[in-house]
Amino acid sequence: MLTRIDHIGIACFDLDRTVEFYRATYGFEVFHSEVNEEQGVREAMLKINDTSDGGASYLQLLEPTREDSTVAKWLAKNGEGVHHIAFGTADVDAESAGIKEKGVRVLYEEPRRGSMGSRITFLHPKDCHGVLTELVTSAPVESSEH
Ligand code: MC0
Repeated sequence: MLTRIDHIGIACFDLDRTVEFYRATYGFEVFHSEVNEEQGVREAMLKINDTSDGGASYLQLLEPTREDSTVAKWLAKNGEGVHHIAFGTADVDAESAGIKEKGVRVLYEEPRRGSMGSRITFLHPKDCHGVLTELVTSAPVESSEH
């Protein structure tokens, strides 16, 4: 079962400036930040609210760390904006297997490491009406390191 919007991923050219926009305009603060070398991103998670499944919803601001990353490629083509949506689930393995059976391409054979120690996979945007869609199972204890 998918039980929350875990995050909305927003691609940006300059993470620090974008974080400052969200702070100054809306009052959202950085809950967590990290570099994910595998995904080629530097990211900031801005917590919006807790959710009824015990998790939370975030905005995820993403700046590419290398030219060949998926986010750099997307920015070059589209400019800044919403890059993907992510649904939270207690069991990313079971969810992705079930969705694959429905004919949607799941991009990773095995879930990979996502933000804050989560396990993630992606669904192909061409099979999801143009929306790159991520599935997330949070780590049992969420880190709040900055
Ligand atoms: C590409 N396309 C998208 C899209 N990215 N459509 C909607 N939203 C996106 N974000 C479309 C392109 O416009 C193109 O359509 C077609 O998909 C093929 O794209 P491409 O530019 O030729 O690129 P590919 O095929 O090499 O790669 C696309 C693919 C890739 C979705 C497979 O971006 C991917 O593997 N993404 C998953 C990983 C990811 O995005 N990581 C960054 C976030 P046309 O019509 O022009 O053919 S990391 C993250 O979020 C982590 C840290 C976390 O949450 O914890």
